[in-house]
Amino acid sequence: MANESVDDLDVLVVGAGFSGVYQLYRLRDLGFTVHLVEAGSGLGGIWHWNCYPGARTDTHANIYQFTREDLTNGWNWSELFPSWSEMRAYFDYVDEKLELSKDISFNTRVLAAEFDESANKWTVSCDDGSTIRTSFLDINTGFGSKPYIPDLEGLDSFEGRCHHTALWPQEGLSLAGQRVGVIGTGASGVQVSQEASLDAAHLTVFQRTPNLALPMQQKRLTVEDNDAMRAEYPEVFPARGETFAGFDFDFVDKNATEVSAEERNATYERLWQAGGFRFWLATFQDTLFEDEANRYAYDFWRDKVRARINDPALAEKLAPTEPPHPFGVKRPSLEQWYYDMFNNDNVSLVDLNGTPIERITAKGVQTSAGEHELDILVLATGFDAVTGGLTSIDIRSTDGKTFGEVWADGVRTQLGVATAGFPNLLFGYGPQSPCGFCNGPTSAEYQGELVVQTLVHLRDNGLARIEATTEAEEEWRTLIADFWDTTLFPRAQSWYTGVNIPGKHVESLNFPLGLPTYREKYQESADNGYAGFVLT
Ligand code: N01
Repeated sequence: MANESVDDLDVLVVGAGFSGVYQLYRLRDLGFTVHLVEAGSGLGGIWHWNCYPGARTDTHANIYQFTREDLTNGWNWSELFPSWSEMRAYFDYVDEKLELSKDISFNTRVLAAEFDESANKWTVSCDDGSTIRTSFLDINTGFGSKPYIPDLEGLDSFEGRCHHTALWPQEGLSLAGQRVGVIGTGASGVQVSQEASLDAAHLTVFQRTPNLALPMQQKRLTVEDNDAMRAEYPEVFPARGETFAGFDFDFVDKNATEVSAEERNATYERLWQAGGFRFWLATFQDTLFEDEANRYAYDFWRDKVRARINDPALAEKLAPTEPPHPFGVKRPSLEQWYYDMFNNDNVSLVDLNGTPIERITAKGVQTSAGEHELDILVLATGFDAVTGGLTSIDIRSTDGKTFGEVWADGVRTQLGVATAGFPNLLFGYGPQSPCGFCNGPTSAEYQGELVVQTLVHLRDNGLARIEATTEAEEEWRTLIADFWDTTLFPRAQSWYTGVNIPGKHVESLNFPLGLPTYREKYQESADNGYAGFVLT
């Protein structure tokens, strides 16, 4: 469709990650005229862009996929936590099975969109010069499509290779034999650092806040393992919609403060050995709410991690005696040999709190303690998360304002799918939805299906327009803010609140009451004729 102008779409989907792909095949199957536009050259969303060494899922494979039987029957996973390249192969497989590419314009970025009130249609402009007219705009740009590069003095002067993890060269870049520096210790920093530690001449990790990372407990999977997983899908898949974060496990119905020390530690040990996010999301229900409960979890984590680090001074930096913030309220990463690698001679840690970065030089990173010479500088510095995908497109409200302008003093949405002033525009895996607190593929299907059913309702009732009301937005916002304040989340500085981006309004960007409550609220609105929206 490149450079052609299209006039008659029912729905234009933006973004070919899990959410966008779900929208495409569901809407197409339901008879909508639908097309998808994707900035990258392939499917996969974050798995297209994040191809840095070591990138892999931190959700176990059985629930990190589409649940259609025609897809699960023909695909075997090779690892419990698949790598980015396996995720890409999976998306190729999905493409082949569902014949998606014929309805996708790749290498095409949506630049702008304007709503024509007289026709109730969006006119969408793309960077290849094409324009698309569509009744509905269905944006699925994900939570991490706008990389954040901090304003580090001298960054342009660096003479080596410098890449943000989410803008990694598609042709690959080997870290072997190189002097590698990694700024940032979030999930991306942990993963790329682990990989670099294997064969870089030297790896320097620049840490501002230690990551309270959890053991992945990675496994290779055989065909028999896959068959065993498949046998459980009929139970596992529907169970995801009933858990807080869309996983196949959930918080236990007990408080850490109310059980014996033996029971508490035995539970922690079991979750630790089982691996993945269980120590975070299958633990005592008071962990993310009560200081005392949280501190039990932190102390267990700290002692486990410190036992793996030989140098006590280094151990204090990576797993401090006192928590840098409550456990689990800043996204923990999954790790395999992250802590052990600091025992190797080719790995060093720079604590940016003690010795901050002064500037980037031609040769490397200059901190207050000296210069670290590097061949490759990796910026694992995160994203303008959750809202960045929407605010970076020049979409105009009926008053001529952008999302950035409308949300300057805080995000406003009804049910995390629509904003007043932007009729016929629905977004998935976006602001004030479970998003960052929900397994991506689970959200793609559960929240995605609610969006699909909304579009079906409009079509079946001959309705041409849907728009959120400002009253409903205010209620949604208050629900989120009030709940947020009962948790320990506000006590960490993280992308969960937007505080990582200079000037961004600080608030809960995600819906923090869990997927089941989200589904209930959405259904309640639908059952009441889409209360909180004006349909015409
Ligand atoms: O980004 P982040 P990420 N000077 O924002 C540091 C998902 N994900 O790309 O913590 C020095 O978490 C910053 O320091 P601090 C996952 O949901 C999943 O790693 O602000 N440092 C922090 O350490 C994840 O949560 C996978 O003190 C600076 C880091 O950069 C989300 O994406 C893999 C700095 C940014 O961490 C984001 O993860 C990767 C500066 N000026 C990502 N500015 C999977 O495993 C920032 N930092 C599936």
